[in-house]
Amino acid sequence: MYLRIDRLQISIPAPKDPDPNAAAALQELLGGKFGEMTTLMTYTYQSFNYRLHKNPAVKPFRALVSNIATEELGHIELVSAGVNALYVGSTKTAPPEQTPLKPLKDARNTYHVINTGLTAFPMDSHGAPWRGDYIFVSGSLELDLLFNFFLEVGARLAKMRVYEMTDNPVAREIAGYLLVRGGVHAMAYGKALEALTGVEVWRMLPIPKVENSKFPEAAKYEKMGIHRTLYRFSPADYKEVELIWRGTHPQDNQPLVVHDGPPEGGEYPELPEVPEEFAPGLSGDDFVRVAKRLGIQL
Ligand code: MN3
Repeated sequence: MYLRIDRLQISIPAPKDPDPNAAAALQELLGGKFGEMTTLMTYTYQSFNYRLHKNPAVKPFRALVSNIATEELGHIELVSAGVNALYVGSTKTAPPEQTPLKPLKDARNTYHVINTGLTAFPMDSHGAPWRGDYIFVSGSLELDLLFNFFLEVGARLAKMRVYEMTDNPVAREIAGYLLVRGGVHAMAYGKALEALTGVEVWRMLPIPKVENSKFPEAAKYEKMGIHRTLYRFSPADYKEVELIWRGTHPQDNQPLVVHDGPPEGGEYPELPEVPEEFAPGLSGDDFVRVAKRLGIQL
């Protein structure tokens, strides 16, 4: 089962310049083939389906996949917050006859405008819905871990390219952080494959041969040691991950660390109302009436 914490995994910059087309590009990191929905649901279903999961030799692999799966829940949350932030200020409030949504008529992704009220949705950068058959669950521990390694590398390429498409600080902060976390996950699956087979798959990294430190926002998180840290997203369970995430990081020879618990994270930003989208569809006296019904003193 899961617990939930009302914070994002990092603080994101306050939205300044609306950038609907950057929001569309960022959607690829959420609902594209190599997006966070795919890492989330792949690791989640692999973790649900372990055989012999109480076997001491199997437990560490399940602990690894389970911890990373839970982190990925926070990644879909983070990318969604980024998409939402990129729309803040993209329209001006006006009566319908003044066509207040006209500035978005030629935006790349009008699904956001017409269907979601300028918020994220599990779809890719062209608005195609995320597909359950992007995920991979084979029942073979070795093959699943190999797929996960490949998936993280594919996800990395998408993050690098989205980063290169936009200089919006919100999009770059998120892409930079996810590059670092994806780097941890690729390394972790590489080390898991080594534990399982003796083959040092992680020596192939980074793919492509560009260090994360070339991206300033990623370099910032590396200076904090986040590229060496695996979070244990559980009050008491999945500790066996320490048997895989140990040793030193090949990049700087500093120790790999299992952090007991989630990152400190940052505040979940509040989205403003967008009356021209009829969202959230309450205002003024409505809040007073609702608060009264709920017994809240204003
Ligand atoms: Mn991720």
